[in-house]
Amino acid sequence: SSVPNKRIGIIGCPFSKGQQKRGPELAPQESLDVLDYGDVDIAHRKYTPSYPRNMRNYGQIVGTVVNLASKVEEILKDDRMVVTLGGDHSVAIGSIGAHLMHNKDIAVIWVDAHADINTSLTSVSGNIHGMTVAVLAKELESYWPQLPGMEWLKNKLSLKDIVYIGLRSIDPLEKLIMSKFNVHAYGMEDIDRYGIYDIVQNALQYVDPEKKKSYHVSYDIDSLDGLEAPSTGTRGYEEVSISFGITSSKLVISVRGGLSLREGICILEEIYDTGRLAAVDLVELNPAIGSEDDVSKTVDAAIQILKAACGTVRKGVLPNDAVIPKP
Ligand code: B3U
Ligand code: MN
Ligand code: MN
Repeated sequence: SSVPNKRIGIIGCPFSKGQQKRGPELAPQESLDVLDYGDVDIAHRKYTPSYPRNMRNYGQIVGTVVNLASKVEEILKDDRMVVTLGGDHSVAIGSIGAHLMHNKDIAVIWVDAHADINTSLTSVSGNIHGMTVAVLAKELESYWPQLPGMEWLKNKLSLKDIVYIGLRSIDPLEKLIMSKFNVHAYGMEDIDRYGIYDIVQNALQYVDPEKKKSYHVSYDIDSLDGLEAPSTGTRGYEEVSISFGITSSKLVISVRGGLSLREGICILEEIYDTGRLAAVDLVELNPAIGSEDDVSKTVDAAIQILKAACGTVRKGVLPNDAVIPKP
């Protein structure tokens, strides 16, 4: 099989306020060559005169993902694996869009508590980070009004080339879209049932049966359990009705029970092992949320995941072909 890329380019896309550590802590092996490409310019000006409805901050986001896309393309042309540090998940419009321009034959592994597949017509929040997959999807093109400033996205992503891992909070209309287009998705329940290792192998077999695609992992830190990664905006929310005697009210609660850090690491280890991991997004880490402890815990979790993406191994001394005797 192919040799994993030991050359890495990091790009920051700090959509929301805040700083993130990055750099030397990502060099797990001496043979690793990590180059920091700096931060993308965030577009503050209005990008288009006419905004589509129900898409918050559209102008700013379009301007920024265009800037990010050209940086990502540059890194791919330099033959480096791209690490994009968000920022919220809308940055993946730029990174995946650029990956698709560089190579039409990609497979996306979307690790997230959410499906991020709302269109502007189905989204309740109007938040574009919940629409990223839909913006990129070829099959959903006719479901959007004109998206000004997105014309550069010529090679769209087929929904056959994406697989989700870790879902635990999908909106009803997102579910409808997913079942209509037969989108392959593994939720937390599947992971409990089959175990993360088998799920990842299954996912890779599904999206890339011929073992030739260029992998793009879009990793939303909210896929991790809130105990592992507390500093993130939306850890998966659910509306519940509670009643006290004659009064009842609706309450929005955070959905517990996300991936363990070990499960998150395992996903990247297995994909790294294919030798075809070309790009990773690490998004939705929000240092403005939680205590100092929460932030360092979350940053550390992100670093562990990125290290796995760069080839750090946790193996013991067991040879790969070892047969473990069963009692
Ligand atoms: N599906 C909801 C919630 C959401 C999506 N992504 C995050 N939250 N982080 C929405 O707003 O589209
Ligand atoms: Mn997301
Ligand atoms: Mn999410």
